[in-house]
Amino acid sequence: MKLYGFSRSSAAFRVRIGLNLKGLQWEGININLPEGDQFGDQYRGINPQGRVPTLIDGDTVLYQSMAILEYLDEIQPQPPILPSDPAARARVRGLANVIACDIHPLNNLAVLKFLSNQIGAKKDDVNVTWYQHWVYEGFAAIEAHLKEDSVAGMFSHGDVPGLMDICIVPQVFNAQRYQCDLEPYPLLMSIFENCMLLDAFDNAQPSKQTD
Ligand SMILES: N[C@@H](CCC(=O)N[C@@H](CS)C(=O)NCC(=O)O)C(=O)O
Repeated sequence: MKLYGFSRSSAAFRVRIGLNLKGLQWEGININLPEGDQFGDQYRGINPQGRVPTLIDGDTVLYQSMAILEYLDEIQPQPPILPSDPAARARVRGLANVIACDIHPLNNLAVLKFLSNQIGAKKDDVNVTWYQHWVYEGFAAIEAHLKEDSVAGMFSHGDVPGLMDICIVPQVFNAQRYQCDLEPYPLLMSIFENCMLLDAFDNAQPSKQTD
């Protein structure tokens, strides 16, 4: 498999973790986002949206990290990243979507650049007020769920890492990069730390990528 991604892209980071957890062989292809590689004709020919990740599996071209992760879980069911019980699956998907739908899209590079360049927002308003607000709001909701739900264990759903944990780790890396105060989220941070003890997560982190 080939993964078009970028070291600091949290959506690509999710897929790197998924591939590693599943023990799949993959080759990374770097799309340098700050330099605008995603907008070049060559990459747009592969992914018209001009975003990473894109996963190539033979003749199959896949977009959107959450869809890619579910694809990986279907073609390589062991170890599962979603529980088998429908209600439990919905819980994990719901928690994961707090990050994938309600934090990450508001804070991704295209949005931050639009706020600065098109709306004229000041750097601190974008990188501190805006960025941190969405992290704090989403993380507070996740922390409340983790506190209430007896199913949270070493990871967000029991003692096996899954889809929610795959979303937590890259989002925490980003939050740290934007100097968010993560002390109010001890349960979320303990899950982050447990994940980072695993090679699948550790080897997927930005500093361990070739770019
Ligand atoms: N919902 C998409 C988000 C993809 C996305 O926004 N990727 C970012 C990097 S994390 C990107 O490629 N940004 C390019 C840009 O903002 O120009 C997914 O989960 O794959």
